[in-house]
Amino acid sequence: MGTFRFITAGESHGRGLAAIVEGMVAGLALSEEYIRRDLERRQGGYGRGPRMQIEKDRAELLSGVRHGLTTGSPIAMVIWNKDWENWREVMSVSPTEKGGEPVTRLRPGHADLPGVVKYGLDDVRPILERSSARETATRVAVGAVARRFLEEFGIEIHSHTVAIGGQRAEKVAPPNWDVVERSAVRCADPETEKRMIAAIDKAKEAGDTVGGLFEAVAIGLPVGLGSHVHWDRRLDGRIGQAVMSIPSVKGVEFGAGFAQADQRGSQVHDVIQPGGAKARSWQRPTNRAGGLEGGMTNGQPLLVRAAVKPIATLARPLASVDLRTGQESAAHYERSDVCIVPAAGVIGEAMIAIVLAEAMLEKFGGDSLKEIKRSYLSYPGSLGLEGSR
Ligand code: EPS
Repeated sequence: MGTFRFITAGESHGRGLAAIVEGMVAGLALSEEYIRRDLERRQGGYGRGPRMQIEKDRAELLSGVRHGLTTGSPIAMVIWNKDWENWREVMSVSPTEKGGEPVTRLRPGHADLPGVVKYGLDDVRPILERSSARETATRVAVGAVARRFLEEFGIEIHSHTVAIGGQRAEKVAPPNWDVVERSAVRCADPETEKRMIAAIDKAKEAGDTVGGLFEAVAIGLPVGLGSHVHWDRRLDGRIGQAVMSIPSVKGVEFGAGFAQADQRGSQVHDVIQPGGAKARSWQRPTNRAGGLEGGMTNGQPLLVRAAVKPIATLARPLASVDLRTGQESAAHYERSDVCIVPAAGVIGEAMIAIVLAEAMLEKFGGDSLKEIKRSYLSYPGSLGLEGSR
């Protein structure tokens, strides 16, 4: 069981979403306002559906923070669903006279089919409600707590959209993060942005959806987070799991990633050069490893890329079956997004922040920010004393 952990609850159209965060140190400045910034970033992006017009996501802090500082107690948060007003009957906790009309037309690519079988249901609604990516709002709120903590150590996490609907940005390295934050699709290249928007418009006209790729970057990491000694301590494995768990993410790569499969070792590995004539000093002219070697951070920026499939809810539904009759029937459609790749990048940042915060707490320990900072500052790998970063 990790030192830093969280659990979430809530349905897409229920009363609200909740999260409890455990293991954050005492003495960290934290506010609802700070968390709101990331929640707003998640809601944005060209290609989002009508739901995002209804919601103004805001996390209310219920516990664990006093006079602007964390106390070390569990941090509880709630994000109320504004749309719940329109779903009171369908999502009522107590039985109602009308009940809710069951959803029985299974959406290919979503959790509907395995979910109804696994939970023994005649109605897709309970599966749909929890499998909705609305749940990622809580992850982003928790990720903001982790981000605030990492900031204390000079660690920053960003993301940008690399591709949407087959429109791929030429390598822009390093991206200008202000340009990314202002972009409608979180793309660093304005020319590709136009083509991405056109691809989203075209898919929308066709009642279809588009996916893509995002890249997340973490800078300012000390050397030695994670460990080579055990499979579940390898940081690439842990980040991989965290990012793969984002709905619609179908692949994760680090640094040069999948392209390495076709190359020779001499083309892949980042040489180690002298960093000055001092002992234990070096520099790395390239970062194809994406900041990780042997399951540990190596002091280089962490580079994580994720492939996002087109979302499964289609305005022009795919062929499917009605659970009630077993007869052919078009899949269920209420409303949906056309493209969520920009939002997925923000969620990716949150999941990476959570894993990094956990790894920092493991390595440097402590119950208060002061205590962990003392331990951090006494570690050579965190000061850039060893190597050159
Ligand atoms: C989402 C809210 C949902 C969808 C989307 C994510 O709202 P609704 O279902 O009310 O339209 O916009 O859900 C999915 C992508 C999905 O696969 O279920 C949100 O808050 O991000």
